[in-house]
Amino acid sequence: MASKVYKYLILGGGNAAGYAARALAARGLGKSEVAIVSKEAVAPYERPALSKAFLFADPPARLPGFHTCVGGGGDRQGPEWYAENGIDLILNEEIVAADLAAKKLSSKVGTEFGFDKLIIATGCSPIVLNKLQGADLKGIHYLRENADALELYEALQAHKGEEVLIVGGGYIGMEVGAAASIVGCKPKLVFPEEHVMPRLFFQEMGEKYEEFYMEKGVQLFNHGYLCDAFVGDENGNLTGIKVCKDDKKETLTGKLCIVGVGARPNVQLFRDQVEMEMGGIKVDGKFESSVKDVYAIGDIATFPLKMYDGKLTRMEHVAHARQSAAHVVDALFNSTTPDYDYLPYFYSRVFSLSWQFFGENAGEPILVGDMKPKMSAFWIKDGQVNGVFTEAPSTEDTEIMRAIALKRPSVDAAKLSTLTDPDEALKF
Ligand code: FAD
Ligand code: NAD
Ligand code: ISD
Repeated sequence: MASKVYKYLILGGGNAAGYAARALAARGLGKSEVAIVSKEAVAPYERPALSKAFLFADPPARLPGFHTCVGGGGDRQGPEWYAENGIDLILNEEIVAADLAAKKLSSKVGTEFGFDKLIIATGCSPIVLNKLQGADLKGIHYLRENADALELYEALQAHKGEEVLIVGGGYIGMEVGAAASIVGCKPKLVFPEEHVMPRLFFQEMGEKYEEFYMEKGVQLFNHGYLCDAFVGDENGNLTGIKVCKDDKKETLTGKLCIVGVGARPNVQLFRDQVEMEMGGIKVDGKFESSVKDVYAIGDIATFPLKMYDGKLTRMEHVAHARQSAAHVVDALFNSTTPDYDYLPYFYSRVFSLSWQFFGENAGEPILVGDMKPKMSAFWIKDGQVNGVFTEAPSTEDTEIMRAIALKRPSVDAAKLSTLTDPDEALKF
């Protein structure tokens, strides 16, 4: 018998959990009808801050400044907000076993939690290079949670003026690489692909960002460079990484290394109990899983993209964490809630740069303009604009891009590719 049975139990205390709590509180639930159980020590917060103002701003962003839901324009929900709203915020509590049929979760310290409805929001964990030689050396960092970011901040401060190794050329690699440079370290970015942000950018785009990084003094080791091993001294401290490219091997020196080679959904507890797809928990347009009364939101949800004919996807991005949280609560309280209709949206901020993307990056890519100060990119599929990107977008540009990605208008690709002004191109 579970020690406490909640009407709505949210597992995980990250971005999606904070927004789900907000939506549940807006329904005016009674005391202790809702709980969040999180292994983190702090109330839900806006995770994107950790690789940005947290690392380089002066003074750096710190909790309670960025608790949810400030990133989405809502109230800042510190621990007192949960108490005032009758929500049990159970922190430092890792769930290690789940029995969905018995509606029961068990924590590492032996506490049991029951539920009528379970909202799983366990997010992702970084992929760890633990098979590489030297993986246990001191000085190797991964970034996911507030506690990791605090350690990383201190490490960057301690290594100012020194070479810092960054493995991965995606979101973490680019954002932490920029932060490291801003605080006065000398970053070396190591990744195998042809260009940065290979998940989204095409070659010509990536090269513009690479030029900018190199102007800032960031060294790039890409086009086939793979991290082979970590090397250290007799005290167990990192002194560098071994990299190989083709048959050539070399050692890049550095006492601090940040690894950002992707993330994996935290769904291990539910294997063999619920239908999975694309590494996540498969849900319908209302975020209900194959098990009744069990819902999944945020990074771990594999959901149908209505605007792309129900194509299944998983989104590791904050806009979806926020919107899926609001949507699941809406659907729980309102049987006429329509299916989730998400427009894919990604963004990042590095150095003085800031970009946004809407839609799908499939199709023929066209780049308009130069990075300085602005550029736009379009992906054309079957004569229609399928995805649109702008570096340095204005508020108006954001709305234009959103409308383009939603409507997917027909376009003359040959004509678009002759344009040089991104403003003109966005209004084609
Ligand atoms: P999370 O926010 O990761 O929350 C999951 C929570 O579940 C955590 O509190 C975790 O500790 C807890 N948990 C997991 N397992 C258990 C367990 N067994 N028991 C108890 N608790 C558990 N996206 C953007 O769109 N833009 C950005 O600029 C951006 N920047 C980012 C920067 C960083 C450093 C990181 C790591 C991610 C960033 N993202 C960004 C991605 C975005 O933060 C995620 O998509 C979002 O946080 C997902 O929300 P979530 O609630 O699904 O997962
Ligand atoms: P990512 O998928 O964006 O990038 C991973 C990078 O690592 C890729 O460039 C890949 O080629 C490289 N890589 C893979 N294996 C490698 C290896 N052995 N050696 C060197 N490079 C290797 O993942 P991430 O940057 O680690 O981000 C982790 C999570 O955080 C993701 O969910 C991401 O969406 C999220 N995040 C998002 C933002 C944002 O949206 N602005 C910012 C930070 C983090
Ligand atoms: O979406 C975001 C983002 O990029 C951040 O830095 O949320 C955070 C907050 O804006 C921090 O307050």
